[in-house]
Amino acid sequence: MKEQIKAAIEQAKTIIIHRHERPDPDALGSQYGLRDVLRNRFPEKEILAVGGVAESLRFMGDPDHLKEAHYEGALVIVLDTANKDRIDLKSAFEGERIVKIDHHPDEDPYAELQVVDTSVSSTSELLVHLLNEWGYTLTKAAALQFYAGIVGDTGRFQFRSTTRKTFEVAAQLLDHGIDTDWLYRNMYETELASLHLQGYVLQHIELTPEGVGYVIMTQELLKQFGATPEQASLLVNSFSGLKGMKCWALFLETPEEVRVRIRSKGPVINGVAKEFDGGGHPMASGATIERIDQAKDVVKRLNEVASAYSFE
Ligand SMILES: [Mn+2]
Repeated sequence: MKEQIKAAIEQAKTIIIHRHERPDPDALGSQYGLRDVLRNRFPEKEILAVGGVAESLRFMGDPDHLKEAHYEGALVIVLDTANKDRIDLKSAFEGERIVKIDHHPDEDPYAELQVVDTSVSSTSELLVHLLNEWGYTLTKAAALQFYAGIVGDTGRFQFRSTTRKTFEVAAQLLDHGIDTDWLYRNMYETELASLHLQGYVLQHIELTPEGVGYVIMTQELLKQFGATPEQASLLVNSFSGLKGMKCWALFLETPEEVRVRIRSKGPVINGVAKEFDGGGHPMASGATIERIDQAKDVVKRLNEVASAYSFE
């Protein structure tokens, strides 16, 4: 399959690269990195990267204009996107052939050709393995993009998905002389308002005797801090280090509903998420309740799941 994808790339005159909606550093890094490598290797081909922009990741670069993308006869490569529904821009299916390259479980094999490897940390890492195998030269700009993707998806090399191979790829990327100070500054500097909001979250964590942490954020509060529910939801990981906590939830009230972000360090919590109109991964899920006073029902169920679990 890998060789077939290489052949498809070499045959195509136009290659349009997509990735998932609301992109993270891995989605953008793999997309822009691959664009750069292919443009460098095939200057005669039209290579485009399309999709919406996340304002906070503007520093990584800009997408190409969709109106310049000519899908007729094009090869479309979709990166970092497990399901059809999550692809940013459904025009992806207007191409002649479609390729999927991803590291999420293959729930929806929507492409004609694919490489899906759940053993790698990120799509960026996977692409470096592939490009090495194909003998394609990395550029310095691409090395920076792939590094950003790996850093993002591994939480700066701390998640379990970080392997020896991840570090080997990181070493290869560092050899290009990329500026990691610049990268970390851009990725992790925070606005004063969001630090204040984070301060609120840290001040208001509740921890149950069963080991469930939670914070409730009302609409009024979000307004007071000038934060959107999307910005606030990123704070779900800000208290993950709390001692004695097995799993936790962040409740975010919006005009329509209350969104619940649930995370875990051990107990499987996606069952609870399902009970409350949600779902997700065993250790990271989302749910929805109608009113903020129902938060106690979610906490109650998390308490039950947490007390049945103990760390080895
Ligand atoms: Mn990823």
